[in-house]
Amino acid sequence: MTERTLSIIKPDAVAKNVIGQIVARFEGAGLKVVAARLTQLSQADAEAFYAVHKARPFFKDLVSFMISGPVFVQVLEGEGAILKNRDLMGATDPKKAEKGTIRADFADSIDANAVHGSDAAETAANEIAFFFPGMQIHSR
Ligand code: IDP
Repeated sequence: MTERTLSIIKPDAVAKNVIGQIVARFEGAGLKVVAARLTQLSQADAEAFYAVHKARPFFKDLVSFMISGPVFVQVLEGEGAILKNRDLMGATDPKKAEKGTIRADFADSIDANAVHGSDAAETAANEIAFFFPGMQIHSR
């Protein structure tokens, strides 16, 4: 099934200048970038985006990290895009991420872990709507 998912290249990976290398992983796996922009999240944006984690001990650090520099937000489209992106990303903790995954290759720690990807169809729809109104998405 053709799906869409939200991907964020986080501030650590943007700072390392590896946006292109990460996007190449998506394209190499058959996913298409159908919307994208570099943006600076405000504290309110980051708190709203990660609201599901509000009660977690790492919430404050996560928000501070996500606003520490620009992020590259994208909508990826393709067959099984949600799971495909999660597989390409690797485990949340880069130390546990499989060799050859984005997090194994580009992330430094569980806090600064290079990428975000929607984890299910419902969250993908919500996260895409959070960043991109429909008219900014270009299926091709
Ligand atoms: P995911 O990004 O792999 O989907 P989630 O469990 O949804 O992982 O957590 C969201 C983000 O919160 C992670 O990507 C990571 O940056 C941060 N995070 C998750 N667990 C921890 C932790 O135990 N310590 C610090 N940061 C964490």
